[in-house]
Amino acid sequence: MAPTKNPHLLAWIDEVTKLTKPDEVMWITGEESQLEDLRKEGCSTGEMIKLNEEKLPGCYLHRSDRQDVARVEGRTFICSRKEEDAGPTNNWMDPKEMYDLLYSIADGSMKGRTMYVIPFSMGTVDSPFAKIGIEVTDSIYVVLSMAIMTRVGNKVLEALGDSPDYTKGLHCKDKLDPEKRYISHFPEDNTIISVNSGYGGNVLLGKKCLALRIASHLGHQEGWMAEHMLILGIEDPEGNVRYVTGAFPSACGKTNLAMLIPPEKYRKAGWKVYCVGDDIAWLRIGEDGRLWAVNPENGFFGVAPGTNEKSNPNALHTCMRDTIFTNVVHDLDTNTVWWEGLNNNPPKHAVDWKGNPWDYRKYNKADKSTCGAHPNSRFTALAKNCPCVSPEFDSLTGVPVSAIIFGGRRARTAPLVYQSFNWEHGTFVGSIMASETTAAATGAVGVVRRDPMAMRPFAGYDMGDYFSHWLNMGKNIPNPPKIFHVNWFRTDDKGNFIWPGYGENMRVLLWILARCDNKIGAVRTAIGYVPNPEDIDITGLDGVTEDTIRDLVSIDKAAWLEDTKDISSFYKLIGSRVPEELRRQLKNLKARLKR
Ligand code: GTP
Ligand code: SPV
Ligand code: MN
Repeated sequence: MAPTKNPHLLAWIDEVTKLTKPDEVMWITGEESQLEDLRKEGCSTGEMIKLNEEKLPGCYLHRSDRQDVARVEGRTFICSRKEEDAGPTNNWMDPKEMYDLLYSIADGSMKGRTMYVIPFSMGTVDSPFAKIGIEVTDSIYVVLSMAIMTRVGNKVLEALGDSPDYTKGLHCKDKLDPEKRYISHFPEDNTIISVNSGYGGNVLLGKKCLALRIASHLGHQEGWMAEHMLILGIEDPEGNVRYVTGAFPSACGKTNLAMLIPPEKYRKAGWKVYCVGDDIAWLRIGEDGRLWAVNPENGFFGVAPGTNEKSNPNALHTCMRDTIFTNVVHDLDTNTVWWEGLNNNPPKHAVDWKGNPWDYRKYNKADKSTCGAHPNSRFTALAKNCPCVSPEFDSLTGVPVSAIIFGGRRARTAPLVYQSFNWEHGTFVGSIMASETTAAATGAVGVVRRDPMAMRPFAGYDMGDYFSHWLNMGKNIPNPPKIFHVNWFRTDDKGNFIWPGYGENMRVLLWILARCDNKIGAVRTAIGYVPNPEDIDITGLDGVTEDTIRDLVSIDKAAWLEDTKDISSFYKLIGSRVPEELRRQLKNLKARLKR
């Protein structure tokens, strides 16, 4: 029986049941015993594999369909009533047409299956900023993943009461047919429908679909922001904690930065770093006139390859228990998991992400097809298991933000770090962000594309209107965060990363905080303020000299001028809704570069 009397919800569940025609309907209560039963069932059907309970307690391995391993931007739609409200960076279809198409796919698609109803909350239940969603799905993997990534169950229904104010999410695996895969959003109806996929960002509807695409639309209307940002706290030796957020595109280092471990020198001096969030931030103006951030998620859906004891020990420890691994290598000797970059000790007797026997001797770093783990293989782990999780993680009101950091993956042009002149210019800096594409979405990898504020795949409305929203927010924040841009990925002539990155990024964060406190000077350049090379602390860094820093923060004006051409065409693509202020910013940038 349904554990709610909410008439709106009951009517909708009734409608969906009649459409999808499952054999059974199960409401997810959030109780451990129910989840445990589902884990057992998932293992009995082969959907999941229980891993070594001693080495990886509570951990499971899942393999998605091999044609279904990443977000599918080409099949993701914003079905606003008017096409122009989705804007040129989103796919659009008329809502009525899309509903007809999706209902025809969903019709009877759960015959012989169980339909699970997952009440979930994005944000701490009872936080004034939380948003409630109901995801209906025929996938046990989705249920168990949602139970990690969000707060689920009866407590959410209690918080919802009889209100109609929730996001409707329908997910049908159907036949996992890539040709009939649609990830569709209906912002005006607060509704999401996802069909023919079983992979992460396409099906965990609280994440990208609700907490970014639908939420960005709501934030635009209600005066707040939903951003693709990590949130981290930095505690100084005196015990003051300051928070920064960072917007980097998919697989460009948010999880790594959010869980950073300061280099030994700083640890010894008493510096600490806390993770509040690794992927999504909801930002609001607080009563104190500052910008406040909450992380609406409850866990991490993190990139596995490259995660190791050196690059991100906190992430590694987080996924040593209660974790679902997707598309990694299965080590049959120990019944544990492995991925490229975990260690130099690949398993000898193993199965790859496709489910085939995997011969580690054939593994060749340069040839992705020989990888045992998919490049976008991931771990789904509880935030509370993270050794550096912030004490403010469950805070109802979030944390105050001192700095916003944009960042991309650029082999050239973008310097290690620079600061914008002010909020308007900072918005411009975010709007011209560019980054090399990664395996997080299907399609070519390593191609530079414009990805404003790391939100190109996630803004649920017109990109020009989104820029205007940023400008308007700035006008309404009495004490706004300072805005910066970083690039950990500059390479030398041989293609090696110049900056050591990872934990050493702390050195750049300290420059950022010092700038927020007006403690140090900087060099004013055409693109913004860059550090005086001696202001980035390099003590104890092997192979990095003051000259390295000078090189890393140097601005190649010719390359930037060349880049402005691409920015102009990108603005042209977005069209007439690009705010006048940003057009002026671009004109001024060109003028400064020509000087
Ligand atoms: P999504 O979860 O897809 O939104 O991505 P994310 O931004 O959280 O990405 P994540 O932190 O998982 O970054 C993954 C990739 O970036 C891996 O290949 C890492 O090795 C690489 N990476 C992260 N930080 C650094 C760094 O400081 N330097 C270098 N060179 N690589 C880094
Ligand atoms: C991303 O691609 O930015 C992710 C992973 O965080 S997914 O949830 O699959 O979108
Ligand atoms: Mn992401």
